[in-house]
Order: sequence, then structure tokens, then C-alpha cells
Amino acid sequence: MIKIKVVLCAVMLTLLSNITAQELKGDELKSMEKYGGIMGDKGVIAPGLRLSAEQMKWWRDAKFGMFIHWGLYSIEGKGEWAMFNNKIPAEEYAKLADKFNPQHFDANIWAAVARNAGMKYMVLTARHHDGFALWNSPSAYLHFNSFETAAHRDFVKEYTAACRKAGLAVGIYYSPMDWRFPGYFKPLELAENAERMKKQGYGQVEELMKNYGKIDILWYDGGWLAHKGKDADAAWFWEPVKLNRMVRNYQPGVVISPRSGWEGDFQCNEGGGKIHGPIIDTPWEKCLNLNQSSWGYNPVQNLMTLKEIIVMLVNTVDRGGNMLLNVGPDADGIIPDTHITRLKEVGDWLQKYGESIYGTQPGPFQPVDDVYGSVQKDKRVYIHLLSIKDTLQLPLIEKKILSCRQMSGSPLKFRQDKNGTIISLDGIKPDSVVTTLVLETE
Ligand code: JFZ
Repeated sequence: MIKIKVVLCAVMLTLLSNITAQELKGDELKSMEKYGGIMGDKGVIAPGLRLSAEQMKWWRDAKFGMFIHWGLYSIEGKGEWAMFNNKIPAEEYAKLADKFNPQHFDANIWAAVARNAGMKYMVLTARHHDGFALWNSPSAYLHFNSFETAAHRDFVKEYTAACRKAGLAVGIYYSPMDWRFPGYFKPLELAENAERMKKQGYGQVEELMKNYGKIDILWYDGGWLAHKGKDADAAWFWEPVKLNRMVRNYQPGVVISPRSGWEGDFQCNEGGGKIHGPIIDTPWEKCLNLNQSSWGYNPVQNLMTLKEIIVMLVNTVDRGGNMLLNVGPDADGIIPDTHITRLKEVGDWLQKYGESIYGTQPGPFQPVDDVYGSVQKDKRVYIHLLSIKDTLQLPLIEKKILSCRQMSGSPLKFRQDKNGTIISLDGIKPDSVVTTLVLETE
């Protein structure tokens, strides 16, 4: 039995290459296993709840955002699952709130870092599975929030204001489930306690949607029960359609993630696993970690390289997705310098090549894994080359190609006929990260 588990763990670890071995334990692993990429089961369907393509347009055009995991777990720096993994009793864990009093937190700095990285939106963990709310939350069970503990601050207020000031779309992450409730683990036996957790969930979502102006993204996570099954399996309990009808009342245009048990406005692809396959038509988002040690602050740094980030971004965008890249600031609210430097490199790349990312649509060519992918905007087609041979063969398209050049350089020879197009890459000087071509079409 143990052997089977070990083998299974090993397989999962290779699949979820963004999380290091020491971070993955028991239920955390199990909770991931059931998705393994785009959620197969899309959740409860509710006509009328989903946004129209027109309402989703800004999000689809934005392509790139910053995920922020920050909370009490940032103090210990062992990842956001530390309370559960290390079996810290709720009363014990709650003492961390007495220590959570960041002196250098400045949401404007976070926003500046995101902007300099070329990001267009941010998503902050207003409350993770540990139950600690980063705002003035009257619905918080046992007053477990940053306004009524050591910090006496409403970080969501500061954060939402900073996003808007920087011209970034405002995203809020919220986990309905809360480990402090035994009823979460035994919803049938401890129904009353579970009901109390649900009441907190509804109350807090209402606070977040009502008190902080226009919210652009609501990123639910963990609409489970007892870490079992899919989010949708717990829909009998959470009643996500009812919950999200309430959300739409306050925020008619908010883009909602699929993790409340309702199918949501987009699909999730989580973790550092590779993106491959054809273009996906429905809106989707890849979320992953800049520091692959854990989502929450971790002094062990295992940063993605610039090239890994850009390859992931183009692979995502060439298939019609967005990318949400996570940082975990420390307990004082500081994003480590090394992270800022790496993100700035990403921003510098986007300064030059952003035209082939923002506001584009995937195609006209289906991506070829590890070889190239393409996007289009107006009369231009951009090709992101992932490997370079002497020539690039492209399938037939209806439009006539008028010219072809390397985005950073000179024109390239090409021939378009009834079989497709051949571009000569002979003698091309590859770009240091991802070589990008521009085709002008008629
Ligand atoms: C969830 C959280 O449990 C985790 O702490 C983090 O906030 C992350 C963004 O979301 O974890 C998951 C859930 C599902 C997968 C991966 C991590 N998955 O589908 O691979």
C-alpha cells in the first residue's frame, strides 16, 4: 500500500513540477491530483450567470497578471499549506495574527512591480484556506482578520486602491473552505459547524463584493469539502449558483473563476506543467509560481528562468489563454529583490515584444508543440518560434502574405503557394529568449 502511494506520489511530482517534494503532502497532493490541468468537469452550469464574450474581452486581451499569495503563512515561510500539513491546531495558528504587523507593506509597490513586469491585472489572496482575512471583515469567524488583530489594517482596501491607481484590473482570491472548522472535514456529522463556515463564506464574499468598489476578478479557490472530490461535488453544500447570483448583484461584470463549484467564466490550468496541444476556444488561465518552492513566501528560492517564463507565456497566449504568475511577498509585505529583478526582465521583453502578446487572438496556425505557435491582430500574424531549423513550414491560409520579418530585425525570404508557406530561417540571428516573426497579410 505504502509502495503504491510512493509511486503515485512520484508520478504526481513529475507532473506537478512546480512544487518541490518537501511541499507536497497528503491532502495537498490529493487536492491537486483530481484536476491535472484543465478541469475535466467544468462544474455546475447556470444559464445567465456567465459573462458574454464582450464582457470577457478586456480579460482575454490582458493576457498576463500577477497572483499574490500573502497571509499569516508568510511569517513561517513554509508555504500556504503549513497549518494543515504540520497539523497546527487552529488556536495555536491563530497566535500568528499577533505577529502579523507588516511595517513595509505598500500595495503601490506591488502594483509598480506588476506594471514593470508588463502585467495588466492582479489577484490577491484576500483569504486562503487558513481562514485569516486580510480586510476589515465583520463576518470573520472569531474576528480572524487583519483589522481586528495586530496590524489593525484593511489590506484589501489598500490593495484595491493601489491597483486602480496603477491602472491594473483588481482581482480578489477567496477560499470558501476554512481549515479551522471541523465541519469542513465532516460536513454531514458536524453539519452545524459546517453551516457556520458557509455563513462566514457568504458573508465575506458579500463584504468583498460590496465594500471595495468595482472588482474585476473574483478568483475562488477551494470549493471543496474535506479535500475530497471536485469543487462541483460539494455544490450541494456551497450552493455556488446562489452565491454567485449574489455576487453578480453587486458586481455584474466581475470575471469569476471555476473553483466555487459553478463552472465560472474561465477554466483553470494550474501548476508549472507544460502547455501543449491545440488552441482552446473557451477562456482559460494558466496559473503558476515564479518561485517554485511554494505559492506563499518561501525563503528557499527556486525561480523560473526568464526563458521558462516567456516560453510558458507564448505557449499559453498562442493557445488562447492568460497567464497568472504568482509571487509570495514576505510577512513584512516585501517582494524579494530577486523576484523583482526577474519580473523586470519579463517586463523588458514585453516592452519589445508585447505587440505579439496583448490584444491578440490565437491562430491562424494551430501551434506545433515545441516548434512554434501563432497569434493574430488586425492584418498581422506573429509567430513565436520555439526551435529554429533552416526553414519554417506553415500550413495553407487564405490570406495572402505580403511580407515577413524577424520582429527584432530584418526581412526574411518566404514563398507562399497552394501548399502553404515556407519561410527561410537560414542565417537568422535567434533572439535570446523567443524569436518572434511578423507576417503582414493582405
Ligand atoms: C490551490 C491551493 O490549495 C493552493 O494553496 C494555491 O492557492 C493554489 C493556487 O490553488 O491548490 C491547487 C488546486 C488545484 C491544483 C493545484 C493547486 N491543480 O489542479 O493542479
